[in-house]
Amino acid sequence: MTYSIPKDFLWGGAVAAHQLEGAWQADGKGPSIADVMTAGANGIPRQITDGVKADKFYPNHEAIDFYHHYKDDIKLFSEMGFKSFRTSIAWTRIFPQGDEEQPNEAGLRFYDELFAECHKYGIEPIITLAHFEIPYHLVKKYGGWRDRRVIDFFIRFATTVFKRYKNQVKYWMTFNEINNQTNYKEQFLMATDSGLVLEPDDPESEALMYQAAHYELVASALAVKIGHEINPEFKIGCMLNVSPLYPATCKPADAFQALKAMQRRYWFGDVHALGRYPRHMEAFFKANGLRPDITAEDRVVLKEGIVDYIGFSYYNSSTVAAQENNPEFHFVGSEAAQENPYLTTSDWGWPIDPLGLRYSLNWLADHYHKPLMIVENGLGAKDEVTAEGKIHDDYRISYLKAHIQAMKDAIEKDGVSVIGYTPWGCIDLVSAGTGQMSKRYGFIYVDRDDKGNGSDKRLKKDSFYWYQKVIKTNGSDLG
Ligand code: P53
Repeated sequence: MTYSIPKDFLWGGAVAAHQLEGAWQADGKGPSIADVMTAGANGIPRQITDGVKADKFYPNHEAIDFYHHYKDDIKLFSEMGFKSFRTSIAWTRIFPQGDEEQPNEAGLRFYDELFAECHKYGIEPIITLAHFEIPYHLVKKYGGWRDRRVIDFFIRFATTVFKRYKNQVKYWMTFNEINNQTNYKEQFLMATDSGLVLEPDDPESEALMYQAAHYELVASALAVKIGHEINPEFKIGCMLNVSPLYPATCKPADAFQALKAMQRRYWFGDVHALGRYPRHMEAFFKANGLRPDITAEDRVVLKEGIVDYIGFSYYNSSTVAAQENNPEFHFVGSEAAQENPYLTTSDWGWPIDPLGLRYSLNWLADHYHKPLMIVENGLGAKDEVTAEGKIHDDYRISYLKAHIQAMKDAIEKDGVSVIGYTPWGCIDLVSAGTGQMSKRYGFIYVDRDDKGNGSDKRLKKDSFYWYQKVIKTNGSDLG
């Protein structure tokens, strides 16, 4: 047992298929939920249209055209020294509608080539199966994950790619930020997580969310089990968005609200990592007349499909106060949210809290006793290109530096086991929340704007050289 960053630590970067690949109809790809989402802006939510409308702009259709640039982009990642690259497989490249019997060979071939390109530079692919994407046909015909049959379609997809990439991919994750849908008043999150396209005030949304989440958790556990049968060397993890909930004051009711909010948001981790629902959720279902279809057989599957590691994203902490009108703690997020006067925020209003990352690492280690991988972290910010074509993104460097330091503290001082760090959007891409290009996370700048105009030229930011040094020194020189 060492209390330092391991030698084989998976330094790298993270992206998701729909946010960078583009080529939304290339080589037989079908439309996914991401292909019917318009662009929003800071504070203006994206819209989900009923099919693709000719007069609307859908930023994911072209994204940054990684589909045709991946060789050059991976070369740039290798120049930074990446040991890993987290991306997702677009389900609709493999099963364009979602419910067909046979996969699309051209889609499979794209990922053969992408993974081969990674291995050429010694970069380990880390693959999310469902990153905010479900075939649009499954949304229309089955209502997304509310329908148990979607488990079978997902398992067919997972089995196909596990077999095909058996020797190319070792690290997998099942569902991206599966717990984000607990904020079921946000239509965008419900649609992307579960393919539930609902009105924000739909009285059924809470019950539907718990049902869809359960089917996803069963699908995840089955995938873990099947994956291990296909290749016992596979490491298959879950993926949670972790934003620890702090009490707004030391008033006991605020502290208790924060505790309850943690339970409502992170029980997914118990199911994934402990193979069972926590008692507080069973009690919550009972007390509130929620009766999700959870069979005895499902409970066996959950036990048999415990994840190997916990992947999580960390951007910020959250702060909550007691809500008098919510005695049973139906926590959905925004209405209990408070400003934290001790923290500054990003241009998009996300609090900046490096200590919250150390807190999250400790919390996850205490609850689940599994290796942890930080599969997203970063600062979405506006960048300016100088006349010389430089991007001086010192704000991004200082955010990442403070967070890597917090991770080091967790490893060295708290004894937490962390196996990798893949900051989000290592190359600029389409924001999931807003659909903007101008909310940039990358070490590599991409010349494309919020309307889809630009040359797609790639430029190295100052953070590119900074991160190169961090990786080269295995995190000892944070500059
Ligand atoms: P954007 C909400 C809260 C936390 C993480 O987000 C989230 C979201 C969705 O907006 O998403 C994750 O692009 C997600 C990525 C996403 C990234 O965080 O809204 O896994 O797909 O791009 C950053 O700034």
